[in-house]
Amino acid sequence: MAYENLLVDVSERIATVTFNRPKSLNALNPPTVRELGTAMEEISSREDVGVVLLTGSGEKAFIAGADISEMKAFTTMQALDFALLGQGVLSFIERMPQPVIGAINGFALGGGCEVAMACDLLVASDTARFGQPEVNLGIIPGYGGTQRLPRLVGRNLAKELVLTGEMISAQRAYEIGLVNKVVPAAELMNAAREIAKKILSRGPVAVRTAKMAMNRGLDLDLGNACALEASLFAAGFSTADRQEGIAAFLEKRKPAFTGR
Ligand code: DAK
Repeated sequence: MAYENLLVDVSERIATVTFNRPKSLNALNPPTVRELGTAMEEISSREDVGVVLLTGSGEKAFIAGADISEMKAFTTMQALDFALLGQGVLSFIERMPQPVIGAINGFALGGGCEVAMACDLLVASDTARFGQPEVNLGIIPGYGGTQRLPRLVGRNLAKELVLTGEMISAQRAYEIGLVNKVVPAAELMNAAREIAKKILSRGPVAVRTAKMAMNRGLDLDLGNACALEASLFAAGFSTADRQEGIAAFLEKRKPAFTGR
């Protein structure tokens, strides 16, 4: 399917979704968020895709936030619709079966930082900058920034970012645990693909259920989260992947997983 504001490419079981509005630094307007939802839904049901990469076109930005020129005319109800639309898409990213890796190639601000935080892992170019600058515009984050950021980096660092609206470097984002890895800009996509390939070589059912256990478990108290883990752990014992993975280890060979 062709999109107006996204590029989607699938090769070697990796889907790459690129935000493609370079003139506005890939800012998010409602059509782009809707397209993201449609693209992710379509990808989620593809058996030939095991990992998704999200990145931005151009060298400057992943996503420079919500499209400020379009937000200008929002009514309260349109703002609510935009919030619910985006929050639904970001929850879907967290719940879709395939791991999603953000390859952050530049500014990830406001809604862009929020999209990044919904990914399972982040690799950033050394030129990337992160921030929640909404307070500069007299608004607050609307795509889960006030909730996911404290869960990721802790309450006080999150408050510093959200209340001052200041940007941080990729290196600082790494130091506070917001991103997994920082690489030179020219190596970004290869570094993200390397991680994707590593994940693709592991048991597909295990990867899928481990993502589910961690993302869903974070919304639960520890007792219920561990019960969820125990159920998914037990379910793993009914899979062909479990038989193959254990047999391959004992026979000292590489496993040939089927995702069954
Ligand atoms: N929206 C629209 N256009 C943008 C944009 C944005 N967010 N960011 C940049 N652009 C456009 C610029 O206007 C400029 O366009 P032209 O003048 O060339 O036509 C072009 O991109 C290049 O930008 P600059 O000339 O400014 O480039 P610089 O390198 O000088 O600066 C910058 C780059 C990223 C530091 C700067 O552009 C900047 O500060 N951009 C705005 C960052 C920002 O404040 N983003 C919005 C955060 S608020 C909601 C849900 C979520 C949200 C809101 C509501 N609801 C539920 C209702 C999310 C809100 C946000 O994301």
